[in-house]
Amino acid sequence: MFRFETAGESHGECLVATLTGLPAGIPIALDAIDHELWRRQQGYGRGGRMKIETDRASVVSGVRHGRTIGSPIAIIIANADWKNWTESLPVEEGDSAKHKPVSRPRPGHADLAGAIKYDLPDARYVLERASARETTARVAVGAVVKQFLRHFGIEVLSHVIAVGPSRLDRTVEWSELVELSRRPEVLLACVDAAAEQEMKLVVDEVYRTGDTVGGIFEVVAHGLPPGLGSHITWDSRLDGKLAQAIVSMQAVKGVEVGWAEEGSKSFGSKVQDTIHYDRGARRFFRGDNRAGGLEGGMTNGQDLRVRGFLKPISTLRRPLESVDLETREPAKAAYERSDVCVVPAAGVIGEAMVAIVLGQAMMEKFGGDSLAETKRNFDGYISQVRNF
Ligand code: EPS
Repeated sequence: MFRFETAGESHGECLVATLTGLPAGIPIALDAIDHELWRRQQGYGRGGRMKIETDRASVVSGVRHGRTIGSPIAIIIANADWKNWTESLPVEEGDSAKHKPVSRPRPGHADLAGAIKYDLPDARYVLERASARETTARVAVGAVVKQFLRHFGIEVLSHVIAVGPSRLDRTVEWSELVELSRRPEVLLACVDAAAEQEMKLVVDEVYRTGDTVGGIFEVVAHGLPPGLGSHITWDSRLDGKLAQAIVSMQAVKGVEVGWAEEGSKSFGSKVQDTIHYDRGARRFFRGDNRAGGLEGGMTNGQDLRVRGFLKPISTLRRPLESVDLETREPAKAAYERSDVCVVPAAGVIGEAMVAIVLGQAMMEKFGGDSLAETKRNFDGYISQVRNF
């Protein structure tokens, strides 16, 4: 039942999202959706497009009088840039002389594979949909799901761990992420000011050299109950669903749950999180959280920690070698205005994707057509867990 979908092209009229399967009765603050959209637009290294857009969500169905009503939620986000593209990307036939073909595919982008697959003469339509502009719709949906999760004490935030070779090498506490999320200005979304300045130098360098840079973001979900997801089948394991959600993001080439890379280089005795019991509080706790909050594909009640590895954006001011689709002659790849670093924005998109996966897992486990019903089911399970 719980599903979401997006539509829309980078320079088309708008982006569209639908979200189906949330219960009725969830209070929805529209400014909270717009705040997430604002967060996605921030970060040192963004390009000219972010100066054109001020993303705002227009909720056109599924929310009335400030609450969800159980029907599909539809959200539209207008592209301010559309006014500059009405003649080059018309819905009708239009004047072909006004089209803006992209005939020199960018290495690393969807351009070439997409043009071949869809049998298109150039990559224009491919990049229109492949563009990370689409993630605006994901973030709007994630912002709605976050408001649902909050009723169960679940919060999702992110931060930047690395920009290119510059990396923060320590565990970051939840309280630091809360503080970071309240900063009025987003530079590189790193909790450590000195590390953030180093990351900024890396971005300055790629600005200078006409290059781009990737990095690593971490999404943390706090306040989770144990038992979301399941070990019983390959496709009910939550780590698999999270991995798909994160790798589906533009420019993400890898995902890590907890200490994946470190763990692979270490030994069992150093990697597993020991189990302890607090008799006073009548609860189990762990010696550490290297598992990233997931064991056997289930949440274990610890913070969920998922990392996304971003390659550098493929649109380079100093373009790489490519081939002209028309002449088949060697040519420099196409260049259109672009970002040079998007790691903080990717963190915000990662939050949305994690929130959506968690929202789906919550609805799968607890069901309910009204928030009150879902809460009753949730509270019953939580008291079962307490009495285990
Ligand atoms: C983006 C909007 C796009 C790009 C970027 C993400 O706008 P434009 O193509 O008009 O500059 O800035 O997309 C890409 C990096 C890409 O390769 O397509 C956004 O809203 O995040």
